Amino acid sequence: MIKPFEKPIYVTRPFLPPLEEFSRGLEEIWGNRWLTNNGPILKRFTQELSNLFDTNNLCLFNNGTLALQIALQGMGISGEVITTPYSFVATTHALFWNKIRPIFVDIEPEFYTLDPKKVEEAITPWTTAILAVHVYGHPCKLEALADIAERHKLRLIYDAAHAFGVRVDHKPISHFGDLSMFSFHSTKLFHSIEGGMLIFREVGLKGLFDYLKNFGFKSEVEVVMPGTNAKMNEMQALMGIQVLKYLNEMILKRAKITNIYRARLKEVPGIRLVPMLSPDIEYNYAYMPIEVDEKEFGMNRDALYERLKEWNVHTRRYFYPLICDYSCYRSISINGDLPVARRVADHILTLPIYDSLELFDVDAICDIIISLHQGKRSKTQVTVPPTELVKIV
Ligand code: T4K
Repeated sequence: MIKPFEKPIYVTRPFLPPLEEFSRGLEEIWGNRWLTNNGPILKRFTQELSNLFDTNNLCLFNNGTLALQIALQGMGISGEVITTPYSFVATTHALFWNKIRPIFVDIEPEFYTLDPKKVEEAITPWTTAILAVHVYGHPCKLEALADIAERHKLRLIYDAAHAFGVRVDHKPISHFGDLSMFSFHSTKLFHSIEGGMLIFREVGLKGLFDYLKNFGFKSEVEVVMPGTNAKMNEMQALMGIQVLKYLNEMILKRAKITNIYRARLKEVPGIRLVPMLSPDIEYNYAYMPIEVDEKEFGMNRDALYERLKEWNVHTRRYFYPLICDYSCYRSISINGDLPVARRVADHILTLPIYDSLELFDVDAICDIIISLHQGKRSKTQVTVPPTELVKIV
């Protein structure tokens, strides 16, 4: 019997620790009767992350978006910030909430990160910072951006939402730039249900961020700035501590999944894979992006996205549309035509990747993609999955 996957295969699924482990943690929370506001589990989680990232200049938040907003506010960023249109919309929202004008410039075609040449061309007297994204966990051009920032006296801020666990030259990715923001959302490789983290160079920012995420309270009777509420709670911290124990295992499994996709799809006409990262980068395998070329593959990205749904495979078009093409940002300044970002956004598809995805299911997804290509090339409409490809889950 020919059948698509019985259960949906999503682009990602969150890792969940064994329920008994989480229950034991909940018992501790019940015992403490401390649910939020800098509780003991949050302090423990902060310490574990400080050890992992080898820094005390670290602050936790209830999500990555508020973390980034607070970072910009605390650092006093204003005027114009040069950033990428090729990201999740929250990157630009964080600027908007700080009344900063985003200046979108183009990305590089290989790893989809900001093109340093375009960044330099877009600098004006109002530019105060660069906000670059390690998109999919691919490190930006770190040296080139640092050099530009230094020469033009700009702050260099990284949206490292996708880059937890990435290391460059044996150093955590947060070692680079003035500040990095990590997202711990459930759809991320590492998560705390929701959550965010800032790691920064300037020691003095820690106190400021702590005020800003807690209404600006310095003491019970003193509010020193108009802060917001962006605190991580004890349940989030507990999940974070428990997921952290499995980080290496999760990365290893994702590496295996990536290897299968790469091996099976590399010779499929019209499928472009991201080139191999340089050996000094320890990657986290956060996403599995491919580009689809209509002429060679036989159907365009959107058709493949729809056809895969028929097989119960739910891919995503991260990141389409470009941020500058959302109605709320259309009137905002773009530097140049963004030809690379536009091409990538129109061709990109991110395939399912998560620790609990079975390797034989990854093979089956590849089989389906290959059969869809072959069906189109031979002008045979593939309307039902061929028998030999079926892997029922
Ligand atoms: N900067 C960048 C570069 C980012 O990518 C993000 C977030 C941020 C900043 C902001 O960080 P946070 O404030 O979120 O911490 C998701 C996430 O909500 C978002 O965190 C993430 N980037 C973005 C790339 O993806 P959606 O709307 O695509 O997620 P959703 O709900 O459609 O989930 C995708 C799939 O995951 C579902 O089809 C099924 C699966 N899923 C999802 C959830 C939430 C589960 O199986 N279980 C779950 O609990 O935005």
